Amino acid sequence: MSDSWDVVDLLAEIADVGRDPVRGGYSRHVFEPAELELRAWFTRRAEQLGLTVEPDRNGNIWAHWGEPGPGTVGTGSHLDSVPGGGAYDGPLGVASALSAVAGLKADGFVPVRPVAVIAFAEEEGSRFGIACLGSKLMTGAVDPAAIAARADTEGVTFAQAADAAGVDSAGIGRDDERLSSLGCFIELHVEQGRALTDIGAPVAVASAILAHGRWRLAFHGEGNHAGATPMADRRDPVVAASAAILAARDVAAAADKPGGGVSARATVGRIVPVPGGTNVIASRVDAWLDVRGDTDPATRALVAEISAAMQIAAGKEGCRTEIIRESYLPEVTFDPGLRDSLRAALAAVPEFGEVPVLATGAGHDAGVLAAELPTAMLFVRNPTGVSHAPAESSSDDDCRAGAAALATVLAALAG
Ligand code: HGY
Ligand code: MN
Ligand code: MN
Ligand code: MN
Repeated sequence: MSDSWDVVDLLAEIADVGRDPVRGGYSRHVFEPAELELRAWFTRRAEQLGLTVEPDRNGNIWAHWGEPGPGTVGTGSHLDSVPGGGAYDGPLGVASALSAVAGLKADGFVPVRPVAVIAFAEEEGSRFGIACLGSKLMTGAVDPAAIAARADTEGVTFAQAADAAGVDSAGIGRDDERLSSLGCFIELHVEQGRALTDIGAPVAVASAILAHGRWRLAFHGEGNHAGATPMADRRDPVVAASAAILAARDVAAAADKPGGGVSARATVGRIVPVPGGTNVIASRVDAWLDVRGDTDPATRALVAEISAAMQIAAGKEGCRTEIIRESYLPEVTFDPGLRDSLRAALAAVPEFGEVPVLATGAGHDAGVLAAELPTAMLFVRNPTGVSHAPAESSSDDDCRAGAAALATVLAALAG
């Protein structure tokens, strides 16, 4: 096992874990082999660093520096990915936390407050469909019984997958003990956007996260034969879904004005015709809608307008539409005091100076924890801004700058 704590070397160690030969990029989904391998890597490296590693009741992993106790300074992110995701979304935050702790230890820094490096489970929601599932279970934002029974596309429930991974599914749920132990939480994350590239700075702190939610859609039509059914006699739910998705795009595109400070985003990234035969007119189409907006009221209004437009568009194809909310988080405003203390600590380091403050359209575990305790985020420059895709990147120098910024911040908070 390498003894390098350079964040670039740490990421290189896991660069071949969970590569997706079909989609490109990485597919590392909770409790599946690739993600289990990353959990083992994280545990090995944290123990090598002298941290005490223990999984919590919800499948998140905590690596403690110092006796766990009140006022713990938490940091970390997630190890799982979207299907065909990039190498940085999640692992950069976990690797940077290990690198920052290693650097502080090497400098002889002794924390006054305990520090915990945390790897959260199922942040992307790629397997069980709810984002930030590990942190939402910990805060009680989701119902444990419903989550335990929730199945993936293979029909494996969260409970079965968790139990097979050694996490006792009977124990999932709000974790008051761990929540009360955290004095604050800082998540470092690759920027998902290109603001830092445009500004010309390596790191930023976060101000807010857009409100965002997921809705499950079902378009009901009439299954039939592709060759024997005249075009005029069809109620094709694939055509209905296509019209509805275009309608959703049109509503959001009309409202989304990044230059004018308005964010209104609608995405359908997953569509499943049922039964899915080439020579079959589908009877149903299942799809998943992701909508994001600046504020809770604006997003609710946006979703209402999108839903109406989708129902009308699908209705014109003779198909009925179901829209069921799967998850939703109002916008998050990060703790201004903590945000400003991060900026003050970084301002004292010539390499950083006055770091920019950015809002983000991406959700994060820090956004879930913000409801319970002071949280903050550090963003690391992503040259193209592309994320949730194999092209996601961050330069070695910027990764190292991010880890150094995190070490500076942890020293200020835990010192
Ligand atoms: O979907 C998101 O914004 C996050 O990457 N889970
Ligand atoms: Mn992500
Ligand atoms: Mn992420
Ligand atoms: Mn036939």
